Amino acid sequence: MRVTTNIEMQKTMNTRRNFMRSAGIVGAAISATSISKVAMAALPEPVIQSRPDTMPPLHPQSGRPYNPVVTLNGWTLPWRMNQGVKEFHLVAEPVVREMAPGFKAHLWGYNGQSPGPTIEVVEGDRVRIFVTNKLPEHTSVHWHGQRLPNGMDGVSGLTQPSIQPGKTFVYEFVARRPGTFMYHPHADEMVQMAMGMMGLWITHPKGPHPLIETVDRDFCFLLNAYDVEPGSYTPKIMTMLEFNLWSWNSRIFPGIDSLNVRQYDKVRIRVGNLTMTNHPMHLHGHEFVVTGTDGGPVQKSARWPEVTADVAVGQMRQFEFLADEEGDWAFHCHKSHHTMNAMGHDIPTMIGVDAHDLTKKITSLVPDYMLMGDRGMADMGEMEMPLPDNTVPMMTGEGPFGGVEMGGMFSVLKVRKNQKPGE
Ligand SMILES: [Cu+2]
Repeated sequence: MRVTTNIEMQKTMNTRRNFMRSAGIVGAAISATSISKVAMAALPEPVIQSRPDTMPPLHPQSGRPYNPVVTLNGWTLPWRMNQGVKEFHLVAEPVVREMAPGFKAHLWGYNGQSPGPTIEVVEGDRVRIFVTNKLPEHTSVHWHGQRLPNGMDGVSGLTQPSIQPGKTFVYEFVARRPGTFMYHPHADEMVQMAMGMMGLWITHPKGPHPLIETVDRDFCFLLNAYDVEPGSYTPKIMTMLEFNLWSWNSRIFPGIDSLNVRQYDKVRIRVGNLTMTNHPMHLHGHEFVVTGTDGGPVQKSARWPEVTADVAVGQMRQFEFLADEEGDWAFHCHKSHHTMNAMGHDIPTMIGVDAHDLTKKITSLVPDYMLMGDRGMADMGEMEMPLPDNTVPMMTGEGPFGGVEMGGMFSVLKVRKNQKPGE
C-alpha cells in the first residue's frame, strides 16, 4: 500500500472528531499512535498511473451522474464514497514523465504523473482530499478558483502549516460552483511548478444549467513549460522566461495526442495556463466561443466568435464549437516559438549569407561541419544530425504531404464522419 505510516491530521479538532466518527471511532481519550493507525486504515488506497497515454473518460460509478471529460495524455482520479463524501488520495512525489517518445523528464507530480490526475466532481458534492507528501521538501495544495473555507485554500504559512515530507494533510470542502479549475502547490511554488506539480479540477453542473451546454466531446489540458537542457533529464528551476519545452499536460508535439471528434459533434476544450507567459490558442477551420473561465460560465451576451483566444498566466478558458468541417485541423499556440522544441535562441540569422567559401575551408579542418540556416530553418526538420540522448528534434512530425515542422504546443483536431461517440 502506498501510504505513509505517519499520518498527521492537521485540521481543527472539530473536523478531527467528525473524521473519527466517520471512521467508526468514538471515544474521549485516543492516543496519538492509535489515531495514526485508525487514520491509516481510513485512507483511500492511492491510485497510481504510469502510462502517458490519454485514458478513456472515467464514467462515475457512484454519486450523481455527469458526462466525464477526456484529459489529453492524462487521466481522472477515481474516488471512493464514504458516507456521502467523495474521498480522493493525492500523493505528491517525484515522477518520470515521457514528454514525447524518446524523451523522458524527471519531474515532480502526483500519483505517478505530471500533471497530476484530473479531479471530477459534481456541483454540491462534499469532497475530502488526502494529500500525502512524498517529496523531499514540504508542500501544500491550492484549489485554484474554488469557493471554500479559508483554511482549505492551501496557502502555506497563510492558511495552513505546510505539509512536511512523509505527512498527510486532509482538505475538505463542498464544490460550490460548476466550472473549470486547477490545483497546484502554494509552497515553494516557483520550484514546484517548474518541476511539474499541477492538475485539473472539473466541477460538473448538478443538472441542466442555463449557461452550460451539454457537449459530445469534452477535452481538457494544462499549458506548462520546462527548461530541460538537451541530453539531460531534470528541469532547470531558476528559468523565468527562456523555457525550451512548451507543453500541454507535460507532453510536447509529436507526443500530444490528437483530439478526435465526429463531424457535427459539439466540442468543449478546457485550457488552463500555469506557464510564465500567455498563449494565444488558435484553432483552424472553425470558430469557437469562450463559454467559461475559472470564474464560472460566461453570460451569453458576453460571448463572441474567435479563432484565436489568449489564455493569460493563471487563467482558464473553455472553448466551444460545432465540429462541422471534416478533416485534420491544426490546433496550437500561435506564438511560433512555442511550437518548437528545445533550441538555442541566440543564433544569428544566416538567411542571405553566402558562406560557401567559408564552409569549404572549415570542412577541410572539421569534416562533419554543417552550415545551417542560410536558406531558412526548415532544413532542421529533415536534417539527420545526431542528437544527444534523451532529446527530441526542434521541429518534427510527418503528415500525408511531408514534414509538419512543428514541436511544443501543437496538436490536431481530427474531425471524422464515422468517429463513434465516446471513441
Ligand atoms: Cu504559447
